[in-house]
Amino acid sequence: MKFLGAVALFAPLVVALWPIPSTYSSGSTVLWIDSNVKVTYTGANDVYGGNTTSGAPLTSQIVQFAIQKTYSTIFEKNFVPWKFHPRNSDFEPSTSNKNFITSVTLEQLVADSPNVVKPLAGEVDESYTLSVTEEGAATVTANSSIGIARGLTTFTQLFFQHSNGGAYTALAPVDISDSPKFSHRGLNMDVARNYFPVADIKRTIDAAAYNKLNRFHLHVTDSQSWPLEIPALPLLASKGAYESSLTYSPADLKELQYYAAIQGVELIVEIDMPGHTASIWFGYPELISAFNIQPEWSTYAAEPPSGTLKLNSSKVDDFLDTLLNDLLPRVKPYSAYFHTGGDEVNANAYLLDETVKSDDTAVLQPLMQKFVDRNHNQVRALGLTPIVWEEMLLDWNVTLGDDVVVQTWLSDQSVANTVAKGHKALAGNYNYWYLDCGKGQWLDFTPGASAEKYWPFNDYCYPFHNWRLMYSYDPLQGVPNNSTHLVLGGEAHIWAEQTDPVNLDRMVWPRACAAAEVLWSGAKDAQGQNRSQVTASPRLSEMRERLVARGVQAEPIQMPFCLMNGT
Ligand code: CP6
Repeated sequence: MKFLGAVALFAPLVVALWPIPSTYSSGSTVLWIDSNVKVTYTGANDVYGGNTTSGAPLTSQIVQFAIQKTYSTIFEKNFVPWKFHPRNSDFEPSTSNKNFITSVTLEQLVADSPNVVKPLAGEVDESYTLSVTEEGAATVTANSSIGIARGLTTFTQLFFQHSNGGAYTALAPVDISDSPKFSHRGLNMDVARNYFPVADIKRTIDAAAYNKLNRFHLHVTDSQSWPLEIPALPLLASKGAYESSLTYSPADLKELQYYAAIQGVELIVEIDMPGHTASIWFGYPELISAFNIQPEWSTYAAEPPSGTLKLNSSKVDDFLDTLLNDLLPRVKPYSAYFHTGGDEVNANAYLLDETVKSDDTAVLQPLMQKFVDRNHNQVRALGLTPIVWEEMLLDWNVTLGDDVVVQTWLSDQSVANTVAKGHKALAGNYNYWYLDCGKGQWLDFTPGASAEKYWPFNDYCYPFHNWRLMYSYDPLQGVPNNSTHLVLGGEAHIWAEQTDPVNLDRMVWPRACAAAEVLWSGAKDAQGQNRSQVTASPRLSEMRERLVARGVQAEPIQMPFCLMNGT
């Protein structure tokens, strides 16, 4: 039974944009859209000029892909964002006398730089404007193909599915002008603790791009398994993967790189070293010191099995030359960066390393300096910029090149301490932005049991940080105004000790959306206050519905009841 007066209830209850644009205004005019809409793109320029050898996408392909995604999102995905409306209300617009959006004009004002798919931080202008007139003309302007893609992503979030079929917006006229706060907005995914099929990683990249994240950090090797095939060193994956079928071939890697690049996401590969390398032992035992499964592993490493690359070994040098000469030319068409790891190195492991035989910092520090220098020079020689975990700079006092980006995670002071040394920093404090971490504790009632020495080992993290805690994190916290330019952005992290394809989506989404909004929109609102969780939560609920519609099994953050006006 519909009531006449109920029409008055029809108004958008929730603006569903996520991340929230810099400036935004909207009205309440209803416009429908169907696949007859005329989409035109001006400013096409193929910066690779037919260079097919790199395999990287062309500018026009980025825009083409964005248009296809827009179509599939609005016309094919069965999204139901009007879940949140007053109970029993006639909240949907009338389906008679439909006015349509007739044109979507995409104006790329500036030609893409050649590095558009493999930028250093700040190299691509991702800003855009989006307008939708009440007469049904939509326009996106941007200074790059990726800016056009970002604008189209926002465009899709203006629409809702009508229960009688068809898609409409109730927000015209719309005027948006938007640009990111940070240029490095990442998600780090560990695919070494558990194996994830390529399709799962692609779905995660797709959801990241939908949140306007622009970096996908692939933590592709660790102590427990080495799934990445390196043709020049075949034993790495054939012996080091969990099973011979649980690997990523060069073709798999390229598929992921391309899938990311075409959506304006740079896939950054990390090979973590010298620690976190026990999986090398399975194929090349002579390169690894202090390999130990149990119970002594905890003397030598953060997780079982312990094992670290020897620190003063010409065999290790040769191995790394072979590894990087194989891998980096395949990284380069898609990324400006290569992450060389450097986290959680335990000095005790070098007591057992016959090329070192010491745990004395005075002995180890110069060797670590040499190791990192050699490594980074190799990365530079192959045309890439190194990224390292903060321990190399802040714990090991390694002197790094000015080009090196330092990824922090350990403390509230890490970002400030890194920029104080003049280095570019990535934020991502584990107390906020580790999706797999929480405030859990080990409860072991076995008399005399020592938690660290026994497996299962990592399952005390639960319950995990909630989205609100993640949303409250400011990458610029403690950073003086004159150094904020050194904070390139940050990453949310999904370490995979307790994550596999079964729970991947709900471990990451929608909580990573909170980090994505902080990185795109900034942690503070226009008044300089921390962003309101009260206004964010219904928007995030809508975003979650959109993710589910895309095939991402994102968790609910609240029940529909909470979003219903007047219940
Ligand atoms: N693996 C690697 C990990 C972690 C890190 N590096 C990690 C450390 C502490 C916590 C969660 C994850 N599992 N390679 C730290 C960068 Cl609480």
